Amino acid sequence: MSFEHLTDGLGIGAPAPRLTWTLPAGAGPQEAYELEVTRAGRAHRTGRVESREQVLVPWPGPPLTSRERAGVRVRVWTPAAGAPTAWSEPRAVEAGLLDPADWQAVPVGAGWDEDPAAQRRPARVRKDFRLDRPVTRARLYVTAHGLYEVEINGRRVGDETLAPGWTVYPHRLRYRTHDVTAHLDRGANTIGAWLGDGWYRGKYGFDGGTRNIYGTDQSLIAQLEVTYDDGTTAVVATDATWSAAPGPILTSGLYEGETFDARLDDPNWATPQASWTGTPVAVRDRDPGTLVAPLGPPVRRTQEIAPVTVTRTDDGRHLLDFGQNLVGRLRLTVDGPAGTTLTLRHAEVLQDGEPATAPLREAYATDTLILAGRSPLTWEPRFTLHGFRYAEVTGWPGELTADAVTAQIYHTDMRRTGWFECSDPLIDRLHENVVWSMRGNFVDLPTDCPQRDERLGWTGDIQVFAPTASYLYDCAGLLDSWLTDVGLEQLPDGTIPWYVPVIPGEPMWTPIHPGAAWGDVATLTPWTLFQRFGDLELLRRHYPMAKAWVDLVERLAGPTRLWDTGVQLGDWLDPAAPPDDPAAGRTDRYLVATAYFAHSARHLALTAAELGNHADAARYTALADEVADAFRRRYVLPTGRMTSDSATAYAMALAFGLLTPQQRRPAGDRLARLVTDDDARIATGFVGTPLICDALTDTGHLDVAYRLLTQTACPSWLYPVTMGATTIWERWDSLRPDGTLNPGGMTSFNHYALGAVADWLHRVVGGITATAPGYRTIAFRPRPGGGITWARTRHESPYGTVSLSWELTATGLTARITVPQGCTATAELPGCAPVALGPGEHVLDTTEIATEAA
Ligand code: RAM
Repeated sequence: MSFEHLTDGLGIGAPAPRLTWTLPAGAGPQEAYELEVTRAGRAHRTGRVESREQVLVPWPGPPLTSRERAGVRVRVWTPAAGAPTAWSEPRAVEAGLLDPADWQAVPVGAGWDEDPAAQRRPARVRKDFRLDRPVTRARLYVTAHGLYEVEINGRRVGDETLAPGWTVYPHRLRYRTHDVTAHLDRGANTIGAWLGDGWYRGKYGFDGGTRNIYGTDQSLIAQLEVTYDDGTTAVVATDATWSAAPGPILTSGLYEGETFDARLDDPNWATPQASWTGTPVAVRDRDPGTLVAPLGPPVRRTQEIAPVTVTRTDDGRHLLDFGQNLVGRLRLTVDGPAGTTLTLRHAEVLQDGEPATAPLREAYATDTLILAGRSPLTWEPRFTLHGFRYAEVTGWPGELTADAVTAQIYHTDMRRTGWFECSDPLIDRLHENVVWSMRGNFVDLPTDCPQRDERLGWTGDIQVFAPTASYLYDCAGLLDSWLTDVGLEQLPDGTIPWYVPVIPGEPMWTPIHPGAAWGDVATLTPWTLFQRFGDLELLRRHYPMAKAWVDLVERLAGPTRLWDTGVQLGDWLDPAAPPDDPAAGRTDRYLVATAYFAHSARHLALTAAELGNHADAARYTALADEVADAFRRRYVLPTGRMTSDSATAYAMALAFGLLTPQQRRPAGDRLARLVTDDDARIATGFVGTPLICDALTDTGHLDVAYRLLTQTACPSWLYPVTMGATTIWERWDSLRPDGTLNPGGMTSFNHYALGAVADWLHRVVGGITATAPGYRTIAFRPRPGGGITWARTRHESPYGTVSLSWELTATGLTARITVPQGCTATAELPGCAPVALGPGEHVLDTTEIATEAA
């Protein structure tokens, strides 16, 4: 049982959380269910509800009130068994603070923040309090201006990092709810918090960034609510009675890294016994109506890895190679004389054996630790992250051994839901690289890259990657939350910013212009999430944003229905574009813009139809048809060639369904010809890359799609793999064949966009396609090729496990298929007529199935 898109129901913000459950294997189809909700010790049952629904089922009964806890369980009836199943294990759901009036806490921080000349040394805030009776329940509702880590009586609260993450803070600041019952003692207690700059007032953005984007303060907002054993309650909330003092963190920044002076640290500072001298806090403002509960999981450490090699340089530095480009930070255990200073630098690649920091631009990504000389210290920075495979440690006392330092890997702790492997190890490594790039860039919001002075929520990147992402991880909550911010940042005329949250006044990308492929995140990404997670409400919530976007483009295009004006990035990073002008690819930017206009109008019509809005469905269907017609007249020549005779032009026209049936075949043939004439080197950028394999597959050129996939020469998907890549690169040649860095000003080694091909791996090589929202119906449609002899893919859908593993045999193909309870499927195996499948395990052999023609 899960609640909305959360597996942990504590502190939920939806008063009537929708419920999802999966059925045990072999249970048979659900024909009815019964829910039991226990509130204040009293169980309420729905009685038998005739329904096959088991995903995002409406909350039964009155909405939860603030802080209310309920236990929920379900049982179902299947046709085979007359009696219902046993009740599921009860799961707890507990509302957060649902009413702004619930908040007594106000933001408190250091008074010296107001002095612009003062150093920006992060503060800690602290409060002593007494609890005179036994406590039966305690909750901490907490957030901050900046980043925070809370301790109670010296014990850390929660295990998340970079909380509260990044949202459009003036409108939405997320708080978390923690059960802190076990942290409290009878008698004297102390609560304290570390504060960091983070996104609120830290320095980030292009060219080293801007400071104080949302405010100048670092402040904690915390409300500890205690229930005693006699039922009475007490509240300890941030207010003027707290005190602040500088902590041992001297400087802290997301890009800059952190400097920590262990000589200034007392590990017991947040205990009643500590000697603490603080000054009264400054109290700031925050509209409690902007405090919202999270829609997805927090950022956590998900893995720790040891260096593969440690090398000592002639001048006494240590160079660490973790064997994997990753996002996180170093954790080290070190002993040395007081005042010893260690400097940690981070880089994704080496050049001439040295960390190459040029691609980081002005993200210094340097941590500094000053030892206290007391005893071995285990330390890791708190309020920063770096993208790196290599680290350089300067100043280590003595010999650094591989067990003294680990890399701690952080990202939003989403549930992994998708796997793929096949007989070709290079393709497997490509897929692994996609997974790693998703991990590194799903750090609270979907970012372009995790390492340089950027790390922004670029709309185009996630627009193309969302289908892949939603297979690999349960990212519905994270993306729903981020799309809410996209809606908040949408300009009144419907313009979708290039990246969200927006950095106001940032010189490179403001004033904000509407751009195709990037702005289309408004229509296409909610649709993708609906298809993959089956959440109609999500589609409904983002509909106004989607509609305002299409209406804007309609106005910009005018009566010609051609969007041929304004700033367009076109097929960004077409390998033919010069390193310093990534928008100057082979494909006419306005062709790209009009194709996306048609595609978005079509998806808006589909969305309207799903929502039962027939008038809009008709209006936008007509619009989509007119735009497609205008597109053909303007961009398809009478010969069948396109005005841009480029792979992306044909791939878009085909994959977006913009051509007449007569035009499709020659377009597919021309696309295949372009690819083969270029020896199947890739010739597409952000726009064409996610589409080209489907366009080839759907026009009878599967073999050419496989040639593209399996090419290893530059540029290609596998070229970086042959160069040792462990993540997806931003550019096809971020590292050039001669081993040197691409000289372009943006050269990331961890950018998921070009990894969008993994969606084709899952659907076409692996063979799993959702044909109804949430995988309620599934097509198993593997299309072997490229010398691959077997492939396995698995997805944990909302209904449960979907899997397909196939292998070639002497006579055909054997497929092992799992269909979850509640779903139906067809197997469409090569050369065979479709076979209808119900829930359960199936083994199919193509030699035993009637042929396609039969
Ligand atoms: C770069 C980003 C991103 C892309 C934009 C247009 O700065 O890294 O990938 O979407 O440019």
